[in-house]
Amino acid sequence: MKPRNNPTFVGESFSPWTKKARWGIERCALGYEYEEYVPTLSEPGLRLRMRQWSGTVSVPVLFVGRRVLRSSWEIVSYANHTAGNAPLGDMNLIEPWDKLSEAALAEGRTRVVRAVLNNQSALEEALPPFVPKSMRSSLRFLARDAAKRLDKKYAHLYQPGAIRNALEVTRNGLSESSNDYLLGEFGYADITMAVVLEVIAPIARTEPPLGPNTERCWHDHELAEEFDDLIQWRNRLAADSTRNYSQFQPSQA
Ligand SMILES: N[C@@H](CCC(=O)N[C@@H](CS)C(=O)NCC(=O)O)C(=O)O
Repeated sequence: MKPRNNPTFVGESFSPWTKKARWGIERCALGYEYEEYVPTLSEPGLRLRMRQWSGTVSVPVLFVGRRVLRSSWEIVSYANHTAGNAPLGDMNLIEPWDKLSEAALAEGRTRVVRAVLNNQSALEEALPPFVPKSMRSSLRFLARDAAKRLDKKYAHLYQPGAIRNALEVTRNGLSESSNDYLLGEFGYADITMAVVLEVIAPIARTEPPLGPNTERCWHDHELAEEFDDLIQWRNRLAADSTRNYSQFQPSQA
């Protein structure tokens, strides 16, 4: 039987913000029930539960009793504090790393959304699963509208070059460290920077899985080649069963 009263984590399994927050709370051994958020369709229900009728909402969101934690940073800070022994490290030291990660992920999102907008097949894959195959091309405009809205909603966060900058700083940080961890011990600095690699060479399992055309929009082969050392670093973290998290593991289903 599922444990009752666990916090509810609402996220998008493909989103790097969801990945980093899940990795963080699993590292803190915080039990949670996961709910997948479907862009646009799930928004009214989420607003109702958050009691937020205006302004933008985004996921991940963690509901802990009546408390609502509204971003990956709030979620992992809560988990780190609740765990007692700060398994994620000192959040004050980690904050500058998370800022680099946030800027890089924002650039990644804009690049992916724009690639999807230019790819008819990826737009069809973005329609909800219940839309029959025969209707997908005529309903593509719905996916295009949703992608355009997403692009507009987050365009102010787009800084070209943010991914390269985050990866260069990570490379320097690792070269100055005496081991494989940015702050000397595995923690959220490593998690938040490793997840940046998900916007150029994703490996985390997403449920529902991305369609093949959408999956291609997430790859940036040039950056992946230039930062292959960091991809190997992320892969080492993902291969270590004491450091990884549920989206790096095969599906239980
Ligand atoms: N700074 C926020 C960013 C979260 C974010 O950008 N979420 C996006 C992921 S693509 C989202 O909710 N997109 C769906 C939407 O806006 O409807 C965090 O750390 O959680």
